[in-house]
Amino acid sequence: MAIKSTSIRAITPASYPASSSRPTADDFVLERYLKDRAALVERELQYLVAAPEGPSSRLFEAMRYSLLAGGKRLRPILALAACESVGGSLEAALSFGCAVEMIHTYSLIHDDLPCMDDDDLRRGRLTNHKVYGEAIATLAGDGLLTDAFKVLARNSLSARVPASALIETVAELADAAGSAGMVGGQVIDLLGEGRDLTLSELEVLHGKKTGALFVASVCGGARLGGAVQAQISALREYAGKLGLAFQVADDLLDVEASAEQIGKRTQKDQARGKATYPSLIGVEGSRAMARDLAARALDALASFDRRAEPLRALASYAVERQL
Ligand code: GRG
Repeated sequence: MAIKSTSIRAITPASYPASSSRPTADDFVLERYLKDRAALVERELQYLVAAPEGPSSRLFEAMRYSLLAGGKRLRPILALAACESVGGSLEAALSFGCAVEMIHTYSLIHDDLPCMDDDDLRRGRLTNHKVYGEAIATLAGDGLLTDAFKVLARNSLSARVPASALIETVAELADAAGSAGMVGGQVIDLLGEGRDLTLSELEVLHGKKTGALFVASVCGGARLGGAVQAQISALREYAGKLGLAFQVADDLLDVEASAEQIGKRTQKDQARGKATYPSLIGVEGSRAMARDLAARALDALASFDRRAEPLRALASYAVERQL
């Protein structure tokens, strides 16, 4: 059994590097924060999805190949930042953040398969099926998706998160990843290839395909950190705007960045006849839209104190990023 399912190791604030202490508006440096939090997530993922052994070793090797390939870890970082923004401990949201990253990685593996986008480069390395073949890659995605819920359920309870908050978070995450969310968005995307989509159709597509997991990450992290309903509602608004801004920025990178820079093939969308923000409203229009969405995400945080500083900085990062 390679998925650790008992309890998360005791994570106390003292076990974090000094730079991981709670940020204040005065001393907050996003770059350092992203590095610290990504390292925390990385360590936990290494532990949760352990090194391969036994008859399923090839499967675990394939799962770890994509999971530990150095993504930005943005969704778990958002979950941790949302948890902190309402005064929760990092421990409360860490397993949840890792579960979201496992689901995100599954979606990337499946999205790259020949029956979907048929890509050969992801996170700067060959795609999963190019290394392990289509059957194992499909199963690696299935394994990550299913095991994510075990990680979330078992390990969050050992972090002494209230069961009611955990159950709501499990349901919300399943909804965001499933037919009403990411999977549904992927279907709209596939069926829309070669068709002219309107701006509002594109927004629905990305709200499901990208935005739903952003919203679940932020709301789940906050809920597990003890947020009250009004805080969750404001964070839902924040994450919805942020998710769309992130996607518009992704469309811009597809047009403007190189494969070396972002670790995946670029210029793909146009070649596949996919509607994108730059194709609908131009590069400058897309940049303006992304910045406007980031500003509206910030507005949603108006009632939060300086503990929401990472969330505020992440809004700008989502649209100005080069990766
Ligand atoms: C196959 C069920 C299924 C869903 C696929 C999420 C998705 C739906 C496909 C991935 C391809 C894609 C371009 C999705 C849009 C969201 C997006 C920009 C994903 C990449 O996320 P990053 O930039 O990647 O956070 P890293 O590698 O940094 O984690």
